Amino acid sequence: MTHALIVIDVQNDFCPGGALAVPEGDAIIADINSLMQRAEAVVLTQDWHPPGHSSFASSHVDKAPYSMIEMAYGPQVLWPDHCIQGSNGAAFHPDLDQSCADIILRKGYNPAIDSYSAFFENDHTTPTGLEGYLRSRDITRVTIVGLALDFCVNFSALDAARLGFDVKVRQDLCRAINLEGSRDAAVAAMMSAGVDLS
Ligand code: VGL
Ligand code: ZN
Repeated sequence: MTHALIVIDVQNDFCPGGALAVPEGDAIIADINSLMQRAEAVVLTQDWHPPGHSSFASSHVDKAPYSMIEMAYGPQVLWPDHCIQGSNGAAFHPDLDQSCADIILRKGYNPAIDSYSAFFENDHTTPTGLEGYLRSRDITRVTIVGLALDFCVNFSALDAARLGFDVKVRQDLCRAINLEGSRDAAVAAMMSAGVDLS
């Protein structure tokens, strides 16, 4: 066992009709399902915030969704309320074949820290446990797909590369939010980190 497929946040709130809808977020699901069926190991991640999470604009006075604030750990985009624990928006999209998952990793449950990456919270130091899970299964190579390319996929890929995993991101199986050029910036960052974007 050396390779894992990591499927990031294919949840209702990130698909058309959801609270933080990514354009065409649901268009990648059928091909992700086929890829999961052929994968050696499959990790699904789920964005999983408590009500009143600090990444929600509604948790701050006079802040609009998609504006920025400075948190103790650095700049943070403020989002519409999304992926609230146990809600329908936080559920996986009904078309995603969850039966292939070896493990479902939830992130973003710490009220004070957002967690884009599947490996670390946004302070870049609090681990989620995924590194240990992969290493204990002797996994050295990961392919990352899902939502959103410029946030959770990007941060997961950068952390995986920094941790020494061989990382591939299938851009055709991702979709971006694209806030002020965030898509191009993410692609450039992943390229310079040595992520295979072919
Ligand atoms: C995500 C913004 C906020 C993502 C999660 O899955 O990319 N983006 N929470
Ligand atoms: Zn979130």
